[in-house]
Amino acid sequence: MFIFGDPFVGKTAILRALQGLNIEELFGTMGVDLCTLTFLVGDEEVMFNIWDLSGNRKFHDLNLLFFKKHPFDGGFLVFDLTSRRSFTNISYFMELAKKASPGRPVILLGNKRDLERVVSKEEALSFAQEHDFPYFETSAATKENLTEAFVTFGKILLEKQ
Ligand SMILES: Nc1nc2c(ncn2[C@@H]2O[C@H](COP(=O)(O)OP(=O)(O)O)[C@@H](O)[C@H]2O)c(=O)[nH]1
Ligand SMILES: [Mg+2]
Repeated sequence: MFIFGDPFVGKTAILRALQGLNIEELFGTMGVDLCTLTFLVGDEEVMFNIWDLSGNRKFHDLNLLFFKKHPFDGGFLVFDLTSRRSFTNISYFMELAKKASPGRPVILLGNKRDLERVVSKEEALSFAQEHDFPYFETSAATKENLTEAFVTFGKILLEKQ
């Protein structure tokens, strides 16, 4: 699966928080990182290989190439609830993901829920519903909804099998 979205929205922090690592002193992902996490989905242990892609437009061609080479099971599109721009830019990442993994499940995450938001829950939910994405508001700082998002994604994958 992929985790994708603007730089600084907290993609790497989400993965690090779930590994019990600290989320400070992150310097941005250059290119691509791979991370493996296991969750209990129902009574099955599901292992996720998560490609943490750089949201930097500089890497647009690399990301496209990468998407073409890897048959993704879908993934997370992440924006930052404190950044209007990161929410607007979700459309760009959505198009990329659609092209790369047509018909695959996507979950929308509004991250940094612990901070003061500028994107309302209503507008994020309305966008998510329009595109048929489940939506979670998360925080890498408090770990709110992180496990829930992965377990929901796992359930969708298992249902599809
Ligand atoms: N308060 C708060 N800070 C966060 C959260 N998620 C990420 N950050 C901070 O936001 C910055 C960017 O995070 P990072 O994971 O590198 O973003 P990425 O470019 O999407 O991988 C870092 O300084 C993180 O510590 C969150 O949920 N809450
Ligand atoms: Mg990163």
